[in-house]
Amino acid sequence: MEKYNPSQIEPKWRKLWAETKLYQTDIKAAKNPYYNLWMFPYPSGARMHVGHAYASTGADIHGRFMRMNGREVFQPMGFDAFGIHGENYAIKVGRHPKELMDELCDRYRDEQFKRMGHGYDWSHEVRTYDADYYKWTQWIFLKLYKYGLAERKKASVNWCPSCKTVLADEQVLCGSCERCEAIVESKELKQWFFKITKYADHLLDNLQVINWPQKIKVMQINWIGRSEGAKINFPIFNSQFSNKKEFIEVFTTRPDTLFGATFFVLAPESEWVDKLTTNDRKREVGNYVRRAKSLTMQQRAQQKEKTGVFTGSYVVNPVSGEEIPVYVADYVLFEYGGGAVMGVPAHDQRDHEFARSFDLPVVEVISSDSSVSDQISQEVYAGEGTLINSGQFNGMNSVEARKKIMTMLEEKGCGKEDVQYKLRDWCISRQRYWGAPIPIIYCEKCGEVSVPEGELPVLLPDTEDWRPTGTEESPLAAIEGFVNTTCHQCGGSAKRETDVCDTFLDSAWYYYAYPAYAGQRIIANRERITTNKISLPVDEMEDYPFQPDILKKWLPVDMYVGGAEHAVLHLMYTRFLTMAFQDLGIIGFDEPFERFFAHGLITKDGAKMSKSKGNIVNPDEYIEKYGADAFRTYLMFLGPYGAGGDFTDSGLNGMVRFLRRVCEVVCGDVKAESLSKERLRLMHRTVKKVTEDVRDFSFNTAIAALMEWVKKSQKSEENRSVEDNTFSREEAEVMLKLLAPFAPHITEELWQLLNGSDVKQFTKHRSVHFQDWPVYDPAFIKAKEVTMVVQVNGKLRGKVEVLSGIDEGRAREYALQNESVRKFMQNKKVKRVIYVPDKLINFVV
Ligand code: ANZ
Ligand code: ZN
Repeated sequence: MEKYNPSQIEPKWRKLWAETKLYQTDIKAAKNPYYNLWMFPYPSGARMHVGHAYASTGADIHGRFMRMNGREVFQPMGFDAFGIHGENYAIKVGRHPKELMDELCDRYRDEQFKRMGHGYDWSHEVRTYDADYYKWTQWIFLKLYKYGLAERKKASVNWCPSCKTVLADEQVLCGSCERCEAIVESKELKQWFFKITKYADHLLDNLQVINWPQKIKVMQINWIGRSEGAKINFPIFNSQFSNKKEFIEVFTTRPDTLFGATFFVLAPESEWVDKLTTNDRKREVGNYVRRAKSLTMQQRAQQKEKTGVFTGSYVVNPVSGEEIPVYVADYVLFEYGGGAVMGVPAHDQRDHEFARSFDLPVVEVISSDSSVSDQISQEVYAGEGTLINSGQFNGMNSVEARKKIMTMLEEKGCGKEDVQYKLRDWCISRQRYWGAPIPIIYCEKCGEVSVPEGELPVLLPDTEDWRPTGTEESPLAAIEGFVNTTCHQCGGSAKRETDVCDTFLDSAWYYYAYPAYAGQRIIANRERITTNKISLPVDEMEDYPFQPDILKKWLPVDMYVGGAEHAVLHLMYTRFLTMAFQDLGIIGFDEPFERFFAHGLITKDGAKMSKSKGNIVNPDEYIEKYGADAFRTYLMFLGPYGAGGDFTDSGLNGMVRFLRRVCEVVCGDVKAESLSKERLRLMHRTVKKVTEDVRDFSFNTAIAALMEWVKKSQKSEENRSVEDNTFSREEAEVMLKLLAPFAPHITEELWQLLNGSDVKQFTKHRSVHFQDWPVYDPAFIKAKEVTMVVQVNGKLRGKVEVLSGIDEGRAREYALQNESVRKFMQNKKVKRVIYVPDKLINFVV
């Protein structure tokens, strides 16, 4: 090859790959399927971003590696283009979201992703805003609704004043909106919820069987927040209640500290507050509650001092019999464990702070068993120990006491074991335009009625007034033609639900759609804004996403690659839906992704990329200037794929030089038939290293090993003839295969040159990307060097250093490399060879 010229080579190969459908997978015929999935992107800017390039390249390398390892890889792509992120961008640029998303998805795909030289199969592309896609999103809603897993209820929900919609708990980060960072308020609204809480234990238990990064599992465990403990009843001691046996329940993880409960606290929102506040305290309590309700959870949590107010009432500690005062305080959360706590100031930090502010008694009931002195400096001992000040339980270990106290409470009928979860139900309704309408109607006579499956999709009406209204209603509420409908049950007049589904519902099931979808049909439908309804029985429909034979072959997904930031959002929702699908009989497994790999993030000159800093890396420019191969390889060389790395402009030149050098060594006069043992060893070691590294997503070290190989073979120039400076055919083939996943274009070009192939006859089988991944010979890896004696007709003629364990063929080659041996062998015919491994070779001539 004359010169490394990516701008010529790359488009040529992409065109040929497309023409030969190189990366299209035969879903039905595949025998050894491997579903390699990358988290589909959402277009939220004019062009794709280097983060997309980075993430999609790593996933592509994995897919190519698996393909060369004999798997039939399905690697689809699509866009998560329905929902708030796209709509926010549409608002910003003043375009209708439909028109904008069509344009952006096309651009991302055709001008950007495709130029990366990826091996994604675009023939199964899905876009979540296509009516043919969201009819199934709606169908899923209906399924869950029928099964009692979707429910409309009044609840205090997170309201983002800037996005003008509710958010799920998972979409609130430290009190701020996950998208726009505005401080989230809380509002009492009627909303649709999916009952993910029913799956709390299932979600937890299965974490033990899936091959996911530990950090993601820990995030999910914490988010689900399972706490084992007890519910304990505290009888109300108050003249008002004296003849009724009323009590309040609290949740505690430490029933063993019950004797130390010296006060009682209610959340400001608790219905008990009103009942328990004595007349003389009404004003003060009223003021406190009003103030507390005006604060966000974030603001409440940030207060330095614990605040609160006495209600005037008392409850009775069920074991000590003591009357303890009831307070209202905003450190108690209404939505957890019943919204009340028993205050144990000696052993709970928050209770301790509260007791200090209000001068309440502190009774120590657990004594630390260890005499470590640093515990003295701690005011609150939260560990296990021996019970004191606890009546008949004194002297007992706290773990044992926990059980004993529980048994006693249960016998007396004033307590029971209990488990609480931090996980809340998933709020899925949004008061926005750009989403799948929730397929429910409200009838004057029949009440809440679900839209029949055959009527799906409930099409999102086209309108110019699609911007958020700022009220608690979606813009759809203003479209009369949409809102007014007839009841499917009684034929009377009815109104449609006007909220749309959370975008996280769209993205919670797309991996089921990919294999079932045949892209051409979808694209045709997209053109005419499809109105095709579900008319056949669903499971006979061509695009029914849950066809049993396809599920059986392709799902669960073998490998999922994506960002760790989705740990408790997308990655929890997908698991939940999959479990629900199994319970609904739609599928036969309960985890969507067997393996998950979390890639890192790219920074620019050490800083997070952002528009305001003006340090955004635009992939197009780099591809234009250096070619996709160099860009891909450079991105993967930045650091461990799981950790991310820092992008610097200067690094790309080095990568171009490396690829150019590969061209030189591979395209030299590849004559050397017998390789020296050092070179063989280097090759096998490189194969081992690259194989293991690519398998483990350690792409940067794999690239480093390839560079090292090239460098070393060039260095040895002085000691050998000129021909030796280039790779032998064997080395060249191995190099191209190992490099193919990283730099797919140049390796394809060189592979064809090496094989003298005619481009016109290019087929899958001739592509380097469909070759078998090289295997290394373990003998070269572990081998130590030994001295082999070379004899000719039983006489010592030389000694050579060889690797231990080599076979006779190699041993002969090495022996014949020795000058003096060659002299004695000249013009002689070898009759017989006697080979004693690691010791001797004797040529009988
Ligand atoms: C008495 C006690 C003594 C507690 C002690 C802890 C230590 P997790 O692990 O988060 O489940 N609690 C219960 N409901 C609460 C609410 N609505 N708002 C704020 N705090 C609440 O913690 C459970 C513990 O948090 C419970 O156990 C309770 O305090 C408190 F030495 O009860 B504990
Ligand atoms: Zn009706």
